[in-house]
Amino acid sequence: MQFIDEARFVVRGGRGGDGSVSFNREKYKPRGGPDGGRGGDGGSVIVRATEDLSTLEPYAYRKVIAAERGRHGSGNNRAGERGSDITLDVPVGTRVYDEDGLLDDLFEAGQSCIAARGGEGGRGNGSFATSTRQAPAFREKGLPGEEREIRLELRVLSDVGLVGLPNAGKSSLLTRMSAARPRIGDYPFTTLTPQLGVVDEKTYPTPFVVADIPGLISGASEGRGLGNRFLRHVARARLLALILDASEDPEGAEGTLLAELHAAGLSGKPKVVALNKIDLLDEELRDYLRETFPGAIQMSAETGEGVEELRDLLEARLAALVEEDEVGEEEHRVFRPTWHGMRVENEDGVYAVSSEELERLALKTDWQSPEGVENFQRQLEKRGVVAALRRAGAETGDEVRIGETVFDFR
Ligand SMILES: Nc1nc2c(ncn2[C@@H]2O[C@H](COP(=O)(O)OP(=O)(O)OP(=O)(O)O)[C@@H](O)[C@H]2O)c(=O)[nH]1
Ligand SMILES: [Mg+2]
Repeated sequence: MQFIDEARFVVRGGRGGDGSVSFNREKYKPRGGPDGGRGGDGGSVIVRATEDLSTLEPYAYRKVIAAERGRHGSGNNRAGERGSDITLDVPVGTRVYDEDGLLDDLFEAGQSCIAARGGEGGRGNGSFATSTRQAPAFREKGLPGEEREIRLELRVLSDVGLVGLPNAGKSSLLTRMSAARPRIGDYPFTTLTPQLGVVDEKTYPTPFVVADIPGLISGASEGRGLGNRFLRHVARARLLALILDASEDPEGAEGTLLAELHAAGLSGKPKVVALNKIDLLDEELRDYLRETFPGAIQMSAETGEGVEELRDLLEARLAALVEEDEVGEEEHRVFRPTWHGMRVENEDGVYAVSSEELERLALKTDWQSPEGVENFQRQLEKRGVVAALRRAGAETGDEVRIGETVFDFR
């Protein structure tokens, strides 16, 4: 499978089924009661995190993903069947965005969010019977499902992110520490996509996950090289390990890496520094580096020298890090408020009423049916909309708009 860490497509919930108008006709009961059933709700599009997937490839070429519509209601108070939901499995660590921002952050397996809700089914005439209105001949129409464009963004979740220039030896180190087998080569940009390895030592209480990402070069945060696309994968690592090639200007490399991390807004991340390829250096140079990089681990992914020390340091730092909930920091948008309050505005002689609930009511109304329209009017009165329109100056015959629906004020 290809490693795809971004996908964009439209999701659409199924339309709700219409309510039915029907009257019970039994043999010896000439005037049966209203028994039109409710329409089924439309299915929703759900995004769910799973550990069985590590790429967004299944969604790379999708344009529209739509859930099933609800069936219409029928006589004998039979409700229409619900449309089935569609569940999109995505890797753990996927964030779901819509036009307005972050919808949800699926950082745990099994976590899910509704990307597009199915429309509600309309009620049948059976549910409108009252003691004073025994034979209603109207029903509600089903509501359309939600539709929006979403963007999925995968951010690899790891404990330690390896950061270094191309060729520093990151992949070699991952191979040394874990069972992962990333490609290793003596040329820059051997690693083209992030690789994960689990460091699972018997001496550690909890194994930790190390992410090896393509090498960063100067300007990576502005889009140069390959690393820029992958910087966001280390953004979620709890700890960064700067891997410097000790045999090739480690001071310069460290400067470049710190500048790129800073530009990407990641300078606040806890870090450790490792000087790799120490096998190529003599004792004098090693001493020099001990002075210039106090606290850095000197190691060689080639000979294995210092690798255990680095592993222990990583483990200890991780254990000491207070697990901060990265999600909590980001502002989570509240998904679909149900009540916006109502506002009446006069827009060039047209009275515009804004209220999500009333818009839904208008959409559900079957305007072909006089009784349906009457019911709508009654609801407007009951909710104080008529009074609000009068206060705003509306008179009989004026145009009123609720969402997409326009009608005359009576
Ligand atoms: N002498 C020596 N060579 C090393 C050591 N670690 C890695 N190398 C060599 O350095 C080269 C690059 O190693 P990689 O592990 O592919 O480097 P990388 O940082 O993953 O590189 P990119 O994926 O291109 O960013 C390979 O030829 C390795 O054999 C080391 O400790 N000592
Ligand atoms: Mg590599």
